Amino acid sequence: RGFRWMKTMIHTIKEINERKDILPNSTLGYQIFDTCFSISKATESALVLLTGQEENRPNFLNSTGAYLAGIVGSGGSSLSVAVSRILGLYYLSQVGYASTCTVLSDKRQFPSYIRTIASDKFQSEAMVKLIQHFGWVWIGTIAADDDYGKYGVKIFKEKLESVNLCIAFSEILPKVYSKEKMQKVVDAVRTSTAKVIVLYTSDIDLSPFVLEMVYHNITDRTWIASEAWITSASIAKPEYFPYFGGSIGFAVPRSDIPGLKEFLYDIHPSRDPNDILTIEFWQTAFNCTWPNSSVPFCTGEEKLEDLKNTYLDVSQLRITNNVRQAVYAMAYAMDRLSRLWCPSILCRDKGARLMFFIQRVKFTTHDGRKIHVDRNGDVTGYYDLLNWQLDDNGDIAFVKVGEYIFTQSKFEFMIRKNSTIFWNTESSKIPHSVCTDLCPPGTRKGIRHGEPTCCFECIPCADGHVSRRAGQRECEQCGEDYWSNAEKSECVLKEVEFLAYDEALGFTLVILSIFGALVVLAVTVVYVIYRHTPLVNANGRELSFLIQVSLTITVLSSLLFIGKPYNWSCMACQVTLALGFSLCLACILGKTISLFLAYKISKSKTRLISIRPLYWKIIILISVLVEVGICTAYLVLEPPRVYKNMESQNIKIIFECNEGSVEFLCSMFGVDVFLALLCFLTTFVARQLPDNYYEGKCITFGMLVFFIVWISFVPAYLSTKGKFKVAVEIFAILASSYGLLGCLFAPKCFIILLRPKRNTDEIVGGRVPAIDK
Ligand code: TCR
Repeated sequence: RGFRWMKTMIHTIKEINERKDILPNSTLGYQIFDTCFSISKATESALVLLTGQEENRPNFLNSTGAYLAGIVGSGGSSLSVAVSRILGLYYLSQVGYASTCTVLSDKRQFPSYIRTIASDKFQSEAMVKLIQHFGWVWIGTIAADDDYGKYGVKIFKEKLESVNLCIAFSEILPKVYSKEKMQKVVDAVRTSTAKVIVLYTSDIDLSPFVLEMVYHNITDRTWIASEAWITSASIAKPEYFPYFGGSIGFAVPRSDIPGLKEFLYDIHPSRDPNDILTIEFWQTAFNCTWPNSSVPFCTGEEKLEDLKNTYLDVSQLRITNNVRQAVYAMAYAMDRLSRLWCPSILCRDKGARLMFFIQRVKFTTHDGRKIHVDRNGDVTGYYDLLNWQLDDNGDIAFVKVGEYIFTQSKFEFMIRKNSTIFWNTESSKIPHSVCTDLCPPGTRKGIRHGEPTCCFECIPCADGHVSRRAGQRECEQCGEDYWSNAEKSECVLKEVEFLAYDEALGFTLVILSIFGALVVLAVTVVYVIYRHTPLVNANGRELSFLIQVSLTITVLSSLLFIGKPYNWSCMACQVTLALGFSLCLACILGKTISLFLAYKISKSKTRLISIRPLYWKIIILISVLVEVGICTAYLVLEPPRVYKNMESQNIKIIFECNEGSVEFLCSMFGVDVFLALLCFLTTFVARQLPDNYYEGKCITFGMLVFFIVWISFVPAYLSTKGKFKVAVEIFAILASSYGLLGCLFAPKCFIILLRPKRNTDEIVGGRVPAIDK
């Protein structure tokens, strides 16, 4: 394709030369080179075209006849890149002292370039270490629109992102002032939540931006300075301190150069009339004109000692020291060259040979530092960490607060122990630069799609999960016996639930059950006192007593349900209850059967008989024995046990009794129900039997109460949970026991105590069967 372009060019030139209407009297010519798409070839071709020489050889001999060995400089990276591309063509050695751009390390593009300042790779890395050290995660960057700024920020970004920190914004300062472009940068700084901003630029490009910050009154930002402006006198002015005070950044270590101060002072414009740079300096420094044009004149009497400017300040010799080393590097290389290869002046092609030595140069500086150029022409980076503070005179002082140095095998970032860093924040504390604050304990990070990883949402942990520390990615699940607290920051032991004696419900039930037992006792006492009265006798003393005993058992059995369940109490409560009821119902059955028989007999109109005590004793015995049998089997084969119920409620462990075998349980209570049904049926059939104490009716009614209580118990029991389940059961026990107690004994006690007249032989002796006799 390139060849076609070239041919087209030739074709067009030919065409134009043949035409008569343009350039009739001249002929266009051409000279064509292949650039190989490389900058160096293109530059070379341009030079050939410029110099007009077929084989373009530079003239290393200059006008004074001195031989050009190499070049020191230049300052900025972009300039060095431009110069080095040309010098590289001829392998003419170039030693840089301030150009730090990483591309200059590429020896294929810049074969003859070395430098005495470290590449920005080191500085960017140091900046990331600094940022990590202070825990900032959300960083803005502003770069100068040149190789220094752009490459510097590029490396910085790469290193920052490799440690999972984020760039909030990335802006470029215009080289040529443009209102819109500048406004864009200012807006980014103003609106961003990033309070820490890296400024990768030289001081010259930075100045307009500084004015802009002052103009917009943007304070409360912490600037991470790049080495090019951290010690710049044009930025470090006291009037900018409110905006740029507290800036922190790395600088080349300073050094003292012996004799330099005297040398700097030893200038005077009159010494060399051709030294225009000195004359210009003089005119600017003393604000006069040299030698004698218009007013005011420079007199030549001006005293440099009275001045206080950057030129004469030898306290911050940093790049200055690099300049010195650059010259030394060149000199040492030449020294080796002349000793080893070219003892005579006439060594041809000195330039290219010097490159060999300059790329391997190694020497120790006046202050003991070892300079060693590596294969890329770079030196290792050592930096001082400087912080802008205000000194006693109200000037800005660059206070060294730390270092970035190479120890043994790795770089180390250190903050000096006893140093205080000035932070230009409202609280004067370390600034806080985050996109989203750390998620507090109890929450976890949630990704926000399409946003940097430093911006996230805090999602509360689910129930039973916790995050103990701030900034967790995941919530942990609590262990089996644990549950999350309300804040989800801690796993806490699950609450243990059972119906305790000391809580209101438990206590009430205890009172009710003891009260029930006392009532039964009271009835017994009444029966014992009135044991000789017809009523007590007619109803069968022993039977009544047994019923009273069994009711006491059932009422008190509810106590076994209350309190923390144990295996023994789980077994005891069900069995006692079942046995208690079976005894009670069996006794009642004994009674009702006798009533039933009496009724049968009364129907057949024969005389009253009484059933023999033996019968009801047998009935009771059989029923109780059956029940005992079932209970024993139950306890032996599949007894109820304590069970820690964790499923039904997450936040609690419910201590409850597990029934063990439901079949056994059902048959156990089934016997009771069966007995109750029998009682009911027999009394129901015999309900018309006239009797003075309404014995039959009372029992019927008692049984009805019993059924209603237990039938309503089932749904209530099934629909409650935890300790209330137990409470429901106890209610049922108490209610049915009180029901039976009330129906069986209340009317009789009423007659015994309050209507003694009715408790006489003739009435009682009437037609009521006397069971006991
Ligand atoms: N590298 C910059 C230029 C530069 C500079 C400086 C200029 C550096 N340090 C100090 C003036 C003063 C670091 C570059 O362009 O590579």
